[in-house]
Amino acid sequence: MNADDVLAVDQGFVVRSADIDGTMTLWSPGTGTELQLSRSAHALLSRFAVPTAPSVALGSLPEPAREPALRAITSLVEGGLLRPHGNAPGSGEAPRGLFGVPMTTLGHAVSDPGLDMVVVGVEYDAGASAQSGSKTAPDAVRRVAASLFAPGSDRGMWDPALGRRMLDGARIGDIGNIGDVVQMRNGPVLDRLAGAVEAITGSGKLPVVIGGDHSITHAVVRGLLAASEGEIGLIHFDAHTDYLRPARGNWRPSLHHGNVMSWIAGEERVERIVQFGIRQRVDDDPEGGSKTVVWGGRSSIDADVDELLADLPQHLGWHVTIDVDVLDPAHMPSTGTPVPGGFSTHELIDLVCRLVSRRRIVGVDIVELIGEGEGAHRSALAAADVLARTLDAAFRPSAERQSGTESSSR
Ligand SMILES: [Mn+2]
Repeated sequence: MNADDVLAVDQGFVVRSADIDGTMTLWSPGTGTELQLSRSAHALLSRFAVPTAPSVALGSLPEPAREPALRAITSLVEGGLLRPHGNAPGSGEAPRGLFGVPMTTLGHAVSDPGLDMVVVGVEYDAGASAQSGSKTAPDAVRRVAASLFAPGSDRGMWDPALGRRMLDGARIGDIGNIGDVVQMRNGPVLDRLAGAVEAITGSGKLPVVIGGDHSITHAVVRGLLAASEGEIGLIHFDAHTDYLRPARGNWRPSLHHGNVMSWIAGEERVERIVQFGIRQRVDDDPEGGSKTVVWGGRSSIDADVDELLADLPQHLGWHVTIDVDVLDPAHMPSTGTPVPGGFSTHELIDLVCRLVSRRRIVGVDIVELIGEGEGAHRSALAAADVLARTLDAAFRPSAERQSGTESSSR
């Protein structure tokens, strides 16, 4: 191992037992490997929650501590808890990011003037209530999304309907996944995600986040707000309002994927949340609230686009959050809380493109895909296609994004 090789935390382990002194026994259901992890080794490991090189991760340590820490990292690599960035275990393939773009690191991505968009995966599903598994989504989407791009090129397939290539001219970097070997609900992973989004937005690039369960959108919004001073709105596609129980006080003990929008609505500089595709509400949903507009079921498909755009004030920067359960289970079987009667993939793409291409987009996330199990492959394909077309509609070269000018060509 070279101190400059980028490493990431392997997600294939579960905690078998934990002692009061912080020692944990980890077990990999995939390989049968069992490992002891001391408290200090875990602290060291968590420095790689955002993929990074040992030379960077240890940069803040005093000089005498670096050599032993580097030896400890080597043993974490040997134990399989750290692996080369971008390589799925045993894949043996060259690291590839979303759509086959090169893998990079957060530090390189934010300082690279050649990038317009930066992709972050979030291996986190501790905020899910019913079925876990969305932490496997980022790599599932990456695996299938390469087929949307012309082989060996950084440009999307030619779309006969658009009369041009998808994402033509967009320069995309992928920093891999944020995750921890031990999932802690509302813990450090969400803070690292907020920090990454803040850094990406602060460098004038569009953050593109692949969840994870929907609770991660709270961290994304925190990052967006930290990076700028203006007000934002959310364009929210979902079967559910995600307003379960009004949110009060501290989000740490309480945030989950079913109440994430009530926490986001509590942010002062979130001015508007416009929800599309909603098919289930609970009694304590706020009646729209002053900030929230609900387009139920298929109403937004039947509505005139100008009517929809009237709910999206033009002065706001808009974050697009797509819960894949907005799609009908026939199109999206692999999600935790499916609800019949949703949009087809085509209807969703059509609606997303009509709205997103007409507004200034400051962030995009897609959440709640379960990347493994029955129906996962075609679900991941649908999610990847929706994501690619959302980004295509949102794309402005970063120079334009920074100066705030509207693109005239799209
Ligand atoms: Mn949701």
